[in-house]
Amino acid sequence: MTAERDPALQASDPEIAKLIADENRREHETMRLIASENYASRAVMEATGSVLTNKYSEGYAKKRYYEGQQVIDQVEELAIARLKTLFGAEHVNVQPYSGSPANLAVYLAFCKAGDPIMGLGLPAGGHLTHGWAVSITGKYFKSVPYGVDAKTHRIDMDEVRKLAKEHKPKLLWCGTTAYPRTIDWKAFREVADEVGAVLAADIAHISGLVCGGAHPSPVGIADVVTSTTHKTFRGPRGGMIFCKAQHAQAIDRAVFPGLQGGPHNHTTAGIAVAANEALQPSFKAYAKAIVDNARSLADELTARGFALTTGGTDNHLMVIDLSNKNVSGKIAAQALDRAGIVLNYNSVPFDPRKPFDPSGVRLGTPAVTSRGMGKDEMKKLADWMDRVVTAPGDEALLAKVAAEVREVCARFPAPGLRI
Ligand code: DSN
Repeated sequence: MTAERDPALQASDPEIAKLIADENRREHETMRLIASENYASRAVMEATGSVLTNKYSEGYAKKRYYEGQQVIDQVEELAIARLKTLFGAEHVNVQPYSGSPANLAVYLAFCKAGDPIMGLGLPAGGHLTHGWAVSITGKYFKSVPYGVDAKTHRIDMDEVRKLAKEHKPKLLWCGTTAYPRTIDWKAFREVADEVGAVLAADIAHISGLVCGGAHPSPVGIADVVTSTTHKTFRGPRGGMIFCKAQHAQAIDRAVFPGLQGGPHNHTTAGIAVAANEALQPSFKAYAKAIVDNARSLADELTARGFALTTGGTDNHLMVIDLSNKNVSGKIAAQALDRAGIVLNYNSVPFDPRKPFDPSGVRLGTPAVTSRGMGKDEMKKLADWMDRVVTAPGDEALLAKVAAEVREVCARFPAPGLRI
């Protein structure tokens, strides 16, 4: 298939052409449940794979350090204008290379090395860049992680407030990578105001839900909001930062020249295309369908004895504690992968096991929803997962499930793939 459609690549580098074709097939034939992944549209990929990759443009529109920006300025301004409309933001920066650089820009804009900062701990569902010890954000700042309640597994705002009053963070992160519940942005705002902290919301996982109306928005509540662009937002791999006008200069300077050189203009164009797609009325229905599917899948899994942290989900993902199934997260994830169901092993709150071989798995519905799957397919997924997790070493069973998965996937062509 690649030979016909990418003749230059096929002629120049058949090895890479073949690997791309193989990945295309894998993405077509499997149930992709990694909560942070999706299918970008062909339009997004065409913009991203364009001549815009050839151009350097350090600086911002009309204030560049290189000439020849007649087109690039328009691309970046269009991306920003669309995102402002979509998220209701006062200021947008589309240059961060991805989510981690976007978050680092927030530190650089508001903190000095050694300042106290707070974020949700990694095992409780936070991101490395929210101050976890192995990240530069945990090494260069005095990080005080908050956790979740031992019984409910929900963020405990009383603990957040208590720690904030004790440690007076310069920066308070709210936002998650493995947390299945709605974030109460206003509750975080109150705590930030009580201690004089800058409030930063990381909506990398849920930015598509936020702009699609399926999760409340922190824009206008938090001082600054960061996101990747390739998860529920369904764009190319990249990053974006929204902030109040008063912080625009600090954020822009932190991204460039503080952390980065030239922006990836091809990515900026892909983000603009994704923003335009998200502005269409159908995107609201898509965002709602992601959450509906997650709820259906959570209910079906619960009915089969799976223990979901917090008891369910409000968003696009769920985390399953597999302790009661007598299988580790890693064994389960690897067996499921062989059966065509792709997710990641994940720590659960208060996990007694190590992160490299934890007790749980994380899964989400953005990608399968992009294929148009619904309630029936969520039920099938729960059935397959139950069969695989019960007998992760039964290779004949895994092969049978993989064949059933392929048969269902064939009926739901994914956006962007070549089939
Ligand atoms: N790797 C992303 C995720 O899977 O959530 C976060 O950076």
